[in-house]
Amino acid sequence: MVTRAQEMNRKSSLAPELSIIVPCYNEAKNIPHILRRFMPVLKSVRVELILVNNGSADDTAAVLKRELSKRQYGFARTVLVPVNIGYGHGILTGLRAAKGKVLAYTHADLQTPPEDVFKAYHMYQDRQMTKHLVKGARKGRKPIDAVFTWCYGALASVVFLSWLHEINAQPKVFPRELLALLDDAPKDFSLDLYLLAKAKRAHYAITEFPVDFGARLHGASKWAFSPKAKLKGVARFFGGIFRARWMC
Ligand SMILES: Nc1nc2c(ncn2[C@@H]2O[C@H](COP(=O)(O)OP(=O)(O)OP(=O)(O)O)[C@@H](O)[C@H]2O)c(=O)[nH]1
Ligand SMILES: [Mg+2]
Repeated sequence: MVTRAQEMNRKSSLAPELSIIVPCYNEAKNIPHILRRFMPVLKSVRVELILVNNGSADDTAAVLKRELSKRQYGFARTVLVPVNIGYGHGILTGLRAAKGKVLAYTHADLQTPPEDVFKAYHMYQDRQMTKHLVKGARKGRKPIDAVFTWCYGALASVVFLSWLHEINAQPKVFPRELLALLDDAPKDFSLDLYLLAKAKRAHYAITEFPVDFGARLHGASKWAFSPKAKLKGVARFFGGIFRARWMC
């Protein structure tokens, strides 16, 4: 059933209050769940949901076409990146297409639930600050992953001379103005780090809140799909710290 808030989102010609970007890379099976899970949490917020097809090679395009033709998903649209050149590029493409005053992004694997984006948005609104970024901090992860994350944050903090923590945790919510600082942002996984570092340098307040981090709903991790790939990915992550510092 389509509620009043959802109907309002569908019909409204006003700019959305909040744009939520979900970069999708071969996430065909997760897309129907993303839409279904976002729908009931729209509540009274005027939202647009942008599902970025980030150069997927699976059925993502067909699934998006089918699902987005459904009337109840009028709050969502898609943006296509024809050829995949990285996670960061997908997010930036979605952010640049967004019309909201406040921008957010989260992952397509639903490891952090849609409700968290709204929780973060309300925290953002409550503090009524123009320079404010709200982000998740993952709980309940495997010890080895938590140790990796801690080391990544510690090295990034030393390199950037600023306390950076749970860098890749989602969701992230921030004002549109921050996008202007991302013109030269990296196109790979270091976008999360670059965004945080830029926000800190511009004296943004950072609010962190704990998020449950469950298992991916469908499919495999897009970077750590085998032990060898995970090792390579970890090396890329650490190398990305120095590249991001150079670009910042
Ligand atoms: N690796 C990768 N992911 C992308 C890209 N574009 C969008 N994504 C999305 O970004 C998210 C990355 O999530 P995962 O691959 O699960 O990685 P993660 O959540 O950081 O880490 P684990 O799930 O803990 O392995 C997924 O929702 C992907 O669909 C891309 O170009 N590369
Ligand atoms: Mg994941």
